Amino acid sequence: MRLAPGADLPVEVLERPDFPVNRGALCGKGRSAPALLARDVRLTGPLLRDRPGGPLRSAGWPEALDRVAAGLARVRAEHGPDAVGVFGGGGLTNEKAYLLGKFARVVLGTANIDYNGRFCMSSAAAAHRRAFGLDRGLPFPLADVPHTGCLILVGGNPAETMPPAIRYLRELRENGGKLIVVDPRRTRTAELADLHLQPRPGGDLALALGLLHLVIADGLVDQAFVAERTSGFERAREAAMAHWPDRVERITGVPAHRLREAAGLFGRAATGMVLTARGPEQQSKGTDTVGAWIDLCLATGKAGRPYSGYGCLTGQGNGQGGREHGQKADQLPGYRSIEDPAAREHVAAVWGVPAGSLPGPGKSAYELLDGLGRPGGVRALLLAGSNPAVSAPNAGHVTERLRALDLLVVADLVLSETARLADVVLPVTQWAEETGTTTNLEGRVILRRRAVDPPEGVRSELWVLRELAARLGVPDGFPADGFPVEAERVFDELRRASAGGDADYAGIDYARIAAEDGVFWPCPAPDHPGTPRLFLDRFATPDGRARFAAVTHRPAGEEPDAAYPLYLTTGRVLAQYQSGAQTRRVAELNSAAPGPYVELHPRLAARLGIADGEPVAVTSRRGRAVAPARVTEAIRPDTVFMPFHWAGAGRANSLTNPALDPVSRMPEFKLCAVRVEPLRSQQAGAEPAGADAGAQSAGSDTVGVDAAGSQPPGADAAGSEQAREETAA
Ligand SMILES: Nc1nc2c(c(=O)[nH]1)N[C@H]1C(S)=C(S)[C@@H](COP(=O)(O)OP(=O)(O)OC[C@H]3O[C@@H](n4cnc5c(=O)[nH]c(N)nc54)[C@H](O)[C@@H]3O)O[C@H]1N2
Ligand SMILES: Nc1nc2c(c(=O)[nH]1)N[C@H]1C(S)=C(S)[C@@H](COP(=O)(O)OP(=O)(O)OC[C@H]3O[C@@H](n4cnc5c(=O)[nH]c(N)nc54)[C@H](O)[C@@H]3O)O[C@H]1N2
Ligand SMILES: [Mo]
Repeated sequence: MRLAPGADLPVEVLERPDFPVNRGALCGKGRSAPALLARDVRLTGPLLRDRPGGPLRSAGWPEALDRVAAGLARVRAEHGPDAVGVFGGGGLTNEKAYLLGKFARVVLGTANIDYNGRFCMSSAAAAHRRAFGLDRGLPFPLADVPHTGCLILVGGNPAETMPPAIRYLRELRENGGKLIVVDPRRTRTAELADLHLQPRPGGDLALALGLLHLVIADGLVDQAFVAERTSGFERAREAAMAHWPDRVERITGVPAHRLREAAGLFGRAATGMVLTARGPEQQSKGTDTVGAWIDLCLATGKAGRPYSGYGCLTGQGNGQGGREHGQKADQLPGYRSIEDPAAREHVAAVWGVPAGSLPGPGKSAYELLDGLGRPGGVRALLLAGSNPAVSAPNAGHVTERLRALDLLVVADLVLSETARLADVVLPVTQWAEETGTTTNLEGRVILRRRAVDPPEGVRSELWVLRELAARLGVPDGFPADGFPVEAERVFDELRRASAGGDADYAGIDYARIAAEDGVFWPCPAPDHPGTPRLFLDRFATPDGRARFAAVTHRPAGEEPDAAYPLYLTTGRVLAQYQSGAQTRRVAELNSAAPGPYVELHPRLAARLGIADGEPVAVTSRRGRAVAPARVTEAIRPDTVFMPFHWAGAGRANSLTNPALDPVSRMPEFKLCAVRVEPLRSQQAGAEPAGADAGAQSAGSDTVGVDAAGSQPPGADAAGSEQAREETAA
């Protein structure tokens, strides 16, 4: 038996050459994930803080759980149920996400639960539902991608963020299909393309409308499809008419002849797909932007047909399933609306509570974080599966809000920057140590079985929620069977709760998932085959027609001006994952991507007098970040780029703008206005960038050590707040 590096784990747990989605291929983060099972990088027992400002110390589970339950009960009694909040994550299994939602609604009775998926695919989800009546990342299996005639990939860099998918892009081109990539940076993905359009950040909405304008002008509209399968084309046509090529060139910086080339390639191809990722979605106009790209598909008949359609590349391990079963503020399991009376009746019956006892919709992720500790806001927060002290927009402010809580409880595998701020830290199991399902971007429900035992002192979240529920007076409804049956019990209840909803899992069970290499929802009955391809006969709207969005261009929440003359955009690098809480603890990944940096074009660097590698200060209206310059021709001269994987001085989210999309409540991670200066020309005071990369101590080392949460709240300047974090870390 071959063992995976870093843990006693059979390599087959990681690699399955016959698995239909990745055919055994893993990225470096997947290959090195076993390192996170090792005991020296992770939490191995609960931690408690005895007084505000005091150190974290180790504690037993009974004491930690009693403390959490008493704290939640006190805040609820003094300030009402909505003063207790829950924040989840798209990396949680379906079972954990479902139970977290049930815990919030049934045990805490709070409306205020949301999760980091709000920062991820919420704009695509909202646009999906608006256009098609249903939100599933892809309406077709990934393996269909190589067979389409023309693929437009908007603001996604799968060469770094989803390496196993790159083979499909290569195969597409081998088959003669065309690939168009839209990205302000010439990424490794853009280098694979036939055509790279390089707009300004935020230009995507105008760009899509410009392409729609051109396909209409060139007579490439599929009139029969539009007439039979869509509604609202006339308004979309009018909106597109106002976006003629020269105007779009002025807005986006993409030359009109390139627009024509793209419109011709897509419009004339027999089949076509548009895939979006975070580039166009993480904008304050993300929902409308995705809507405009869907309009392009609809006008050209490239939806609801084999090898054609719109899709969203989902993010986290359970980016799809995590958004279906009730961790979202406005949602009940099965992708039901919490405001729909029939949905409330159905789910309440499964939960054995009166429908009237279920709360209504709560605050979206950023609004929830922004209100922490304020009058009318959440005062006690239970957080599982996210590290917002690094990953939330305007993170300096969010960190202050986290510090202002009466009670912060963080369940995690490692002592993340957010866990460091907590009053109680609960160590929980991770992937190979637990059984559970996830749902991938294709809507394929996948089963992962426990392969190794967790360390002593670590518990499953399902167990933690049950123990807390019992202490809060709800002894039933949280399966008490223990491993290995508890996850399957939760899944069986999830199936019933989802029955009849959009994301209908009623016909899916563990045995079937294992036998069939995953089952595609909707799957309403055990004898239903599942649904790999959606919308072939009708869309999921009441009249079966897809709806045009008919939107127009608008500026971003913040555009460059004299004081902040450049665009900042943010994103990812291959070797780090998200807030870095996990990957910054893996030596192999840290040596590949050791710290933050600021990408800028040689012309801009020359104008600002910045040399490659030199530390630069990036300042926005919200804060400041310092990191070395990386001078590259791959970026537009009016834009700088920072990856967001690091805490401390190089934290990109000290700068980002929490302007929210009006529909999805997605923050504008992908653009804000900044000023860039060489650090040497500034007053001294900033820490060198990347000082904290990989330097966090493991959970076991921190007992008795002061944590960053002990700092008094108050200072608003992100710089000083970061300096304190640096010292503490
Ligand atoms: N290595 C690695 N892989 C990951 C992750 C990770 O952290 N690290 N995270 C996972 C998760 S949760 C997610 S959501 C996915 C995200 O996957 P992607 O969406 O592929 O990742 P990003 O780097 O955030 O953004 C993609 C591209 O958008 C571009 N972009 C920036 N601004 C704009 C704009 O205004 N318009 C357009 N069109 N493009 C723009 C950026 O230059 C970047 O190349 O990756 C997943 N995979
Ligand atoms: N500037 C900028 N900021 C961004 C983005 C961007 O593109 N630019 N992208 C946004 C996006 S798309 C996302 S998805 C977010 C992600 O950012 P976060 O929500 O911070 O996600 P992670 O860093 O993955 O944090 C997950 C935490 O949960 C822990 N964890 C892992 N598995 C489990 C589990 O099963 N249970 C529990 N309790 N804990 C677990 C991990 O150890 C880690 O500490 O960042 C957003 N922030
Ligand atoms: Mo994400």
